[in-house]
Amino acid sequence: MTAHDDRQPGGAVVERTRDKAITPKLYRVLLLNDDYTTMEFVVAVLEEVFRKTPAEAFRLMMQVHTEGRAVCGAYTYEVAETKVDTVRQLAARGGYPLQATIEGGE
Ligand code: TYC
Repeated sequence: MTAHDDRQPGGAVVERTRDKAITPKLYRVLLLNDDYTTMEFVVAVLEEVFRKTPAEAFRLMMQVHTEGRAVCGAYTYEVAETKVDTVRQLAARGGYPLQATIEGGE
């Protein structure tokens, strides 16, 4: 890590900066399987909320269906929370018990 030399022509140092990259922690958002939410609804959620292509959305939906859960994406905490909240609202509006959860941040 190098401190930049911010000396002015007159010799005064006005400011020091560092080349330190800030890496935000990422939080995984998972969808959970249940017996009642339709496959079509889950595919639509994956396309609209998680911006997946139709093929990737179908693949992920099937992974949740067969394995019980799958990671749908990794985001900063605020974005992850908003995704979970949006899934809850859409599920409630559709009358489905679909659930999403957050893990990680380490
Ligand atoms: N298991 C559901 C069914 O058979 C489909 C499903 C997939 C539900 C993924 C939730 O996150 C889920 N209709």
